Amino acid sequence: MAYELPPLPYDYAALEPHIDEATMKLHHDKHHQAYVTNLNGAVEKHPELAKHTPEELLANLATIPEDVRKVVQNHGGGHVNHTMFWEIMKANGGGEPTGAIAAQITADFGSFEEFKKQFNDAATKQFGSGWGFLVFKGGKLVIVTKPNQDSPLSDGLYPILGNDVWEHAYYLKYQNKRPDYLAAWWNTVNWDEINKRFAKAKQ
Ligand code: MN3
Repeated sequence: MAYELPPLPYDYAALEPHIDEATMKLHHDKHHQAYVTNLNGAVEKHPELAKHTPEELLANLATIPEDVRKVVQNHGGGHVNHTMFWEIMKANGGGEPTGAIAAQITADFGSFEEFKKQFNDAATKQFGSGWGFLVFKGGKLVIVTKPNQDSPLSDGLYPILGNDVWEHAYYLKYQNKRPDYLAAWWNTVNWDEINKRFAKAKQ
């Protein structure tokens, strides 16, 4: 297989009580696995694609053969988005941002509180399934939302962080209360990993 499901970098229950064990099991083992399986199905039809990372495929969607382009966009996007998602969370995460990202958040949003408010507002308003992302554009942090599994990589932007607002990410525990999930999610974030991604976004 060209692409593989990365193991969850912590226990399924590690993000309790903010994200429950049952949601993590389904989300990682079933949903993320399905994106990987379907991406591999597309690559089987065009084996030359397998020499690229999934990030490269998303950054060059226009060059993907048309018969699998949508599959790569949706399932390659799902693979890359979820791989980021697991890595930017950790047990006993959250708290105030640290390092370079903390200074940039204060510079661009005034405060961490104001940034969270704007991010959660944008992600709440994303109609249907999708993601809220933070990217670095024109020397500034910018909040963007995307439908489905679309990736900012396809716009030439590197996602520094992102939160999944598909119902599968929160419905077991939070039901229809997406804003409650969004508020709780900040207690899981891994600022060390987000700082690494911010450094990459600035390159
Ligand atoms: Mn998901």
